[in-house]
Amino acid sequence: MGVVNVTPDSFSDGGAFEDDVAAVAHARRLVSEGAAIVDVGGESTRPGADPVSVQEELERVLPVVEGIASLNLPAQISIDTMKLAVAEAALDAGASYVNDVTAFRHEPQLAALVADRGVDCCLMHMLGEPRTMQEDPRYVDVVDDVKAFLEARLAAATKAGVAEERIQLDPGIGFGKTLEHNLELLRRLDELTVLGRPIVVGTSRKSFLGRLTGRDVTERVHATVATTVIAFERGARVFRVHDVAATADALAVTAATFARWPQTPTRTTTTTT
Ligand code: HH2
Repeated sequence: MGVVNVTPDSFSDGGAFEDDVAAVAHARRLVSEGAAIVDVGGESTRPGADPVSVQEELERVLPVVEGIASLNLPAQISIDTMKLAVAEAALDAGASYVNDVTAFRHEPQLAALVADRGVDCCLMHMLGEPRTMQEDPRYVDVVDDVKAFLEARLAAATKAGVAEERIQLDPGIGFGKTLEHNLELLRRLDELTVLGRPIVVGTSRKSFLGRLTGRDVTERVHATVATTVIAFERGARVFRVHDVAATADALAVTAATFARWPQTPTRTTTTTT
């Protein structure tokens, strides 16, 4: 999943693709580098970010979703939003995946929209809300707590009519988590796979990688790649990243080593006894 941020203030690429044409070209490039999904977002969720109005968010993302859709790229378009009106307009314009960092808690009617349209969605864990989430986050056991939350949100989404096979789950790296919480989640990611849904991880360029490496935000590609390799080995299958080319190469090697991915058809053998 390649990130296309159409925001002035995203933590790592704010302002880089504010212009529609540049954002659409960026999406095309990410797909050519191996992204199977492009995730278009018009509101930063970085700690301390200011909320954006529906109108402003629509003006940012809609021309980009329309522009990407018109290219007929071999990739799904995801809309990264917590707002019903934005998701609805993006689905009308060609998106087929809703990435909601609030897991349908901000606007619960988003679940019904996803159900009605029969599209895919990602439900993410976040402790608190973006403005304050990094102020002393605490858990009894971060993995158990995140797992219980994702299980409850999965149940709520299916109760609202979303088909289970349309749902992916994300532990929300960096969303109300300390450095230690993030590392613990990565180390024990396999405990989330028992929920039976594909696990999405978004570690890309995040500040915990800066703390570990001392690198500035645009220089965290190697650190990001390390986390995606670990996450793949622990069972994650969708990787939300800014640097698709490097990640795709690393995952191709990791997948060839550890697993058959993409899944190859089961070989039928005839045995005679
Ligand atoms: N992280 C960000 C935004 N959306 N969605 C999912 N499912 N998982 C994530 O980890 C995730 C996400 C934050 O990254 P970015 O979009 O680069 O920054 P910003 O929120 O500042 O735009």
